[in-house]
Amino acid sequence: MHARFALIALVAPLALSGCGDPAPSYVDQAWVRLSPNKDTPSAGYFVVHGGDAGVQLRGVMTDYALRVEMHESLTKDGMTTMERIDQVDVPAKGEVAFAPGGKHLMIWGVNDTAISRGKMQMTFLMGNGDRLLVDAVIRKPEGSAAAASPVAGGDATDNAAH
Ligand SMILES: [Cu+2]
Repeated sequence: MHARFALIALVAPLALSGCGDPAPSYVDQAWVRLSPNKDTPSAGYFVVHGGDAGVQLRGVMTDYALRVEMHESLTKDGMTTMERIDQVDVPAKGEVAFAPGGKHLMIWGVNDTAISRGKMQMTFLMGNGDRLLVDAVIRKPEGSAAAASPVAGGDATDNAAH
């Protein structure tokens, strides 16, 4: 009996130490705003979490589109422009949101199969060598009826808002 108690006493500290493993970085809330027009890129958004150590996001790939780039929208003197970014620092225990009006993915040529499935898998390349596979929900342009709406130049406005 004493031996059994001793065993438990030895095991418990090991189990507790498991809680001290560094929390990994991860990505969630991934979604794609599908462009209403096949000739213009769609936009992708997500939140990347740094985990205990912090990490760099170095790029995003997918088999379900022709090309993906990371961009950042900047407003200067009332003009909104965007530029490509190669990497993003994600602080330890922090997060970086790719969201409308700021950082975003531009996605060219979203695959029809992915569109009909309503989601596409993306691979996030991290600076520590991790590759995070995440399913992004594909949202079609607000109501197909929007196509018939009288808002001329809606597409251009949409793109600027990326
Ligand atoms: Cu862009």
